Amino acid sequence: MKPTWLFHQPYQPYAYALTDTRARLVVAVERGAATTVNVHFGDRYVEALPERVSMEKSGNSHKLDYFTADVEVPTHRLKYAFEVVRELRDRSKESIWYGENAISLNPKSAGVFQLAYLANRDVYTTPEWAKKAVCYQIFPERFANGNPSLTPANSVDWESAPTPFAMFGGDLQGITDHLDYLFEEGVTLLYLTPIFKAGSNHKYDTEDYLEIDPQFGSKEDLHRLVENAHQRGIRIVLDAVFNHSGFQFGPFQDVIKRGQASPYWNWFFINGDKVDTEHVNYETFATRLRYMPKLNVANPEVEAYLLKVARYWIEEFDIDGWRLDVANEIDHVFWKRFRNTVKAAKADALIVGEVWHNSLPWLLGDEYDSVMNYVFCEAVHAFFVRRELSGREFAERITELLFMYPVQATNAMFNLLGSHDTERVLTLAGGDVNRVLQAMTFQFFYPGIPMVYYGDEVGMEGGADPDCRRGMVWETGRQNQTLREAMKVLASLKRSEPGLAAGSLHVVRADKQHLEMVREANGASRIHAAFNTGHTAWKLPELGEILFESFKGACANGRLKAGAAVIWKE
Ligand code: ARE
Repeated sequence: MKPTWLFHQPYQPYAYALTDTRARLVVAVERGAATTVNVHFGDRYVEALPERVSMEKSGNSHKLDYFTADVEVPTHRLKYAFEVVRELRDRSKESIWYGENAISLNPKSAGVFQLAYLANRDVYTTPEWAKKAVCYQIFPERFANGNPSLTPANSVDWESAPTPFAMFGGDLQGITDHLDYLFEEGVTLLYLTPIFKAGSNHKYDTEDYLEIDPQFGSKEDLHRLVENAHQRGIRIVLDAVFNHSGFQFGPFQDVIKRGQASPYWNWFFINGDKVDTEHVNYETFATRLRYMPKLNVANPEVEAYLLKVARYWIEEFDIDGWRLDVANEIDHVFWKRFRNTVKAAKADALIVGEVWHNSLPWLLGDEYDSVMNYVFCEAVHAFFVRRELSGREFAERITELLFMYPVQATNAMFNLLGSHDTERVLTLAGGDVNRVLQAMTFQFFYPGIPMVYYGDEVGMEGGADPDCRRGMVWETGRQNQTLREAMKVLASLKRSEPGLAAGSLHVVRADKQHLEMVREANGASRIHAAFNTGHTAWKLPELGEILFESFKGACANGRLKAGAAVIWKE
């Protein structure tokens, strides 16, 4: 629990290395309580605190102001204390010192905090390319059918309403065939839900981790897809379903057949002396899902097997990373080994966990680079889509999110508006395209990787799973071209504007129905975004060069129209 008026801890996300000679320090102060905050610091073996920098007020939540500073530490050994300057009733100023021992008027009694040594190997590095990446999520069974000879005999018409078991016939060739489309949309990263051999349409019930599902194609098809994607500067991340296997997974079948005599008996968690598939006497994904037995990753054989799988698809197929299914139900020891394995195979591979909540324990530098940012998704929906929050409340939620993780993770986060597990954003918005355009503008403006769920860019609708998994709409006449165009422009800004790639983010103004934010990076132009969720036009400051309007004529006569969003460069 954060105390109400002053808070710091000498570890993430309040203190951490950016390089082996540079650290980021954050301190939270009760809102409005400090006029300035200075951080005094130096080498931990030097008597005094010789250096001082004034910290930047980087944002606020409802109760807290966040102050930030990056400090240089040539000797790698840092000690520091905060000097919080308060204005008293008589307008005089008072310095309060905050260190490890106390909050005190006396710097000696306050003591210091320490980052004892900024070791190179401990510095959290996420792939540099992630900062500018634009991700597109594909559910392969529903994206495109590029090879009808693979289509299952019982498959349904492409336009059918999805059911839990229906097959539509999408495959890897279908994705390869549409790489030019994706390139045009500005996509630089594809995330494919599982493609390995499995019985269901979603393939989260793996039968063989080392084979491509025959409905989707062959290893040759995957090679072709990766090669063609790479030629267009598009990377590919695959789904690692390591929490559980499928019912048909060889080792599980062996355990069913041979019971405790099976060499795989300890690969699973079975209560009893034989598998009872009717009563499901074994741990599974969720509750008693017969066809998804949970894997015992702490068993060294299972661990070795899964790490081999992780390596195999990188080394043999040159994939660019992994999205980790049910990532928060697998132990941290496994994920640390997983990171070492993956990064040894490809140093700039991306590791994205599926965690729906605060994910700090996995984002400290030794496990994931990123997570599927459902916390972001929820806040964006609440403000832009459901219109439940005021601009001020949203700004506070976003500020909390910015200070939730080390910046390296924030810059690599999968920021989504929906996925194969949620209702589609346009459906949640009751079909109101302008709300989706505002949400999308924010999605591309916020640091990290905007992740677009296939078809959202053409205005597809869909309720909860399985309805959110309809066949991709390819006829241009049935596509929403406004959304498509918007994504193209936003994606190209993400690539071309350094401020949008790596800049810090600040709230400029926020009130009930309005919001203005700015992103700035060293040596780059400041980029602003403004949003009007109200019913009347909103007067804006001098706009500079307009880079994007959520609809034509959104800005007129120095005002931003109701329901509009705009991005401009100072
Ligand atoms: C099927 C049915 C569903 C039904 C479900 C459970 O289609 O209608 O509700 O079974 O009986 C895959 C398939 C799903 C399938 C499921 C089970 O894609 O279609 O659902 O297997 O057979 C939690 C987990 C999170 C998980 C979501 C779905 O924490 O890891 O639930 N997401 C991944 C994948 C899924 C995949 C699986 C896991 C299993 O992305 O696609 O499902 O491999 C809160 C909670 C979250 C919770 C979230 C959503 O916010 O905090 O923990 O996520 O809601 O429920």
